Amino acid sequence: MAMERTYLMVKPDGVQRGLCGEILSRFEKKGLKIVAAKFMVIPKAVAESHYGEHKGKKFYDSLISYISSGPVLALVLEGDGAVAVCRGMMGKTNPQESAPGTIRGDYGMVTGMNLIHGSDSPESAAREISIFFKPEELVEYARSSDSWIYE
Ligand code: DAT
Ligand code: MG
Repeated sequence: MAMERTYLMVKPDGVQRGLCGEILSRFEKKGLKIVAAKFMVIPKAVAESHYGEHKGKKFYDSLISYISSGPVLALVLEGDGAVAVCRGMMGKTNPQESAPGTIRGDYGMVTGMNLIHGSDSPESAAREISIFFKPEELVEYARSSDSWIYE
C-alpha cells in the first residue's frame, strides 16, 4: 500500500451553500481518514502562497479574492493513494466537464465556483499541508475500522 496524505479544502462557495458536511461525508464513507481539520478565512498572503503556480494567469486575481472571500474548511485526509483517489472524487476543474457522481459534477456549474480544492500530487500535498497546518496539528491515531477497509 502507498499510504498518502492529501490537502483538501471546501472552498467559500461550498461553505456558503451548506455543503461542508456532504463533501466531508463522501470522503469519510469512501474510507479516507481525517488527520486534520480547520475552519478559517484564508489571509490574502496565504492564498497567494497556496496558488503561487497560477500567478500571472488571467484568472489569478479573481481566484485569490474568491478563495479569501469567506471561510473555508481545510482538511488533511489520509489513505492508500489518497491524492489520486480524492482528485477522482472531486471531478475535473470545470464542473460542466465533471462526471456525475463527482463533487464538482454533482454540485457545481462554473470553474470559478468549483467547490473544492485537492492536491494534484504527493509533492503538492506536502507543500500545501505545510502552508495550512503545523506538524503538531496533524493527528496520529489508530482507526478501528481500518481492518474493514484495507486487506
Ligand atoms: P484544480 O483546482 O482542478 O487543481 P487548477 O489547479 O488548474 O485546477 O486551478 C486552480 C483553480 O483556479 C481552479 O480550481 C479554478 C481556478 N481556475 C483554473 N483554471 C481556470 C480558468 N481557465 N478560468 C477560471 N478559473 C480557473
Ligand atoms: Mg490544482
